[in-house]
Amino acid sequence: MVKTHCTFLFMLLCSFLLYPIACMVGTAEASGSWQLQIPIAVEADTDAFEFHSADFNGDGCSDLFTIKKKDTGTNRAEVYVLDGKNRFQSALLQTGTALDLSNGVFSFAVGDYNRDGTLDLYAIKMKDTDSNRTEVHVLDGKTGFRTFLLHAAIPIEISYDIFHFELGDYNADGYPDLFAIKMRKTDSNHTEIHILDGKSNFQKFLSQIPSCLENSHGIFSFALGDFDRDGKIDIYAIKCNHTDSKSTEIHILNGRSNYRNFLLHSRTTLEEAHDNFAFLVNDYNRDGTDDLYAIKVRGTASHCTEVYVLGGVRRKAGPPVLGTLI
Ligand SMILES: [Ca+2]
Ligand SMILES: [Ca+2]
Ligand SMILES: [Ca+2]
Ligand SMILES: [Ca+2]
Repeated sequence: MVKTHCTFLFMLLCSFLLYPIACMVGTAEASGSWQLQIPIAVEADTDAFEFHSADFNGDGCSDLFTIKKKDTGTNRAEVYVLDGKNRFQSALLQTGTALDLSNGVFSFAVGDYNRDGTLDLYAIKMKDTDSNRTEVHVLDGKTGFRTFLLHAAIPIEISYDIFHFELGDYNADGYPDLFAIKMRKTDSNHTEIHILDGKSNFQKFLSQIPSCLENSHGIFSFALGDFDRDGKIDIYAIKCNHTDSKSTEIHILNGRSNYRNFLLHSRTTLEEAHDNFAFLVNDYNRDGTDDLYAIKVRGTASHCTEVYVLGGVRRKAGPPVLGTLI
């Protein structure tokens, strides 16, 4: 609790310190295709946080879920939700959870597991599990993440450093499915997309196929969206280093072809991200195009985490453009 209190003070302090910066950034927005570049009240230069984008309070604006998964004092995961309507400058929720972090390595996702209209927190245990497999634990949003809705071992081996996990409804049946993106150690030498059915509590595969992307571990970061708005979930592969353009690149795998071809290759004005940025996809400005969130977690001038949003730009025909085509 003491640690939570400290974090809260840090957030308060940041709000005061950052106010002038936020205003300055506001005027710079118009010059580029970045819709937003703003510090938020989350410490930088730590790997304690993980970020997700979802509409927490149902007002149509996507909010920022910040999950503290290390150094919480209580050894329990903590959740802060920053208000998208207020450019992530105020908290909608700040709470501890029932999830014990002391044994294992976790990745997180946000979705409505029990379809009661409240977002739940999925904790994917990738390592050090009793089952010796990857496990999915779901915390109930309705109880402020104090109770569990599911504990399940899934048919994927220990996944730490091999798989990247995202949540999305692949077969559009209303149950969020688990995208397990196998980045290395694949037979095909390509990144593989394994999708576990939410309706079967992640026991059955909906799809298991090699994609058109080469092995991606340590080079690409991933997010889900629907770039071309055809109702099929696309996979954003963000190339963070070893790029030809020497910038962070966006490569989008087409859901309609089961990730066997690309919808877009583009570069951005962002330097190679390495592990200084985390990436998310959502429609920040609600214009019907996917936007790319680049969250700067290291090396910021403000010493706080900073959120950059790159807007999708509509064209007369065809899908929108995100960044500059290559
Ligand atoms: Ca729920
Ligand atoms: Ca589904
Ligand atoms: Ca699509
Ligand atoms: Ca948009």
